[in-house]
Amino acid sequence: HPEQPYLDLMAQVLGRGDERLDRTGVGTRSLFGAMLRFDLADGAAPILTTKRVYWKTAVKEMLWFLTGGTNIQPLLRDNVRIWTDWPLDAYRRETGEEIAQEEFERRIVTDDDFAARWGELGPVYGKQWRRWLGADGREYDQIAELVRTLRENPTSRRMLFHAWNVPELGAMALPPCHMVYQYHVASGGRLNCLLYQRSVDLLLGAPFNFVGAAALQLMLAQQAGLTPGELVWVGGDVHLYLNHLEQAREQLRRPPRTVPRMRLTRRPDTIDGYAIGDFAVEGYDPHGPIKADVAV
Ligand code: UFP
Repeated sequence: HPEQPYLDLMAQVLGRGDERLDRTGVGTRSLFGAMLRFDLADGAAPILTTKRVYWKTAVKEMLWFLTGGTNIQPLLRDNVRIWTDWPLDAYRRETGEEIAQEEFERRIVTDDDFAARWGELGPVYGKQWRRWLGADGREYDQIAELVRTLRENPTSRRMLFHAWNVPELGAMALPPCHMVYQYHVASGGRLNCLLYQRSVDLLLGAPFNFVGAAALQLMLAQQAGLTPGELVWVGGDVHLYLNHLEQAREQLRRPPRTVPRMRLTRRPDTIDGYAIGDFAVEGYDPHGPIKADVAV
């Protein structure tokens, strides 16, 4: 089953991960260096079946990255709450106000000035992907350049985009985790992707990152007249938080189910034309969700 290597990796981290303290203070078990391969041919989607993955949230996040945005307001308007923790933390720290998450989110959604002041994440993914600021003062659109190269020069070995903008790291709410995406066009016009993720919350983060990368691969393939090939995922520090161990054990007891399919229902004119309604997932019959707290 294509999900088995993920489960094996989880078992390895659980069984022989190096136990240590981490930035969040929660502590992790950690292994360094891992690779997973998902074949996306015929619409096969890397959406885990051993727990329910909210794939629409991951796709919406990817679409938000593509807009070049770095404010959580459009995400919250789309009911995506995965980025709230960082601005909320900053707000509580700087104002000393014990605001509830729901109230904070409501103010971001309804008050544009409040959103502009408190909803910014700094120059995170979207900024770097679409508007990397060069030393020459120009903004570089790495995604547009990638689409152009996929179409015009598909044997290129330089088809990649990168979010690890060293001078801007300090201004980001979170330095990029999924930081380099490289592409490769195989004979027959199959588009392969290699994603390098430096830091991996294996229980909560990775399942989302697989879906986001696959959604992007579908869009890029469609825009370049290619078909999706393999998604090769490489993880650096692959970890389970110590408050996720029981959830990981529970997930490992569950046998994987039929692989779901993901496809695009429409072909927009450009990479900027996609919306969540253009993604259809079929045959997704997962085990129940597994609840766990995000380490901030
Ligand atoms: N993390 C992911 N995937 C993501 C993302 C974050 O797994 O897409 F944005 C996790 C990895 C790590 C934490 O547990 O968030 C980031 O912390 P650090 O910057 O210290 O690696």
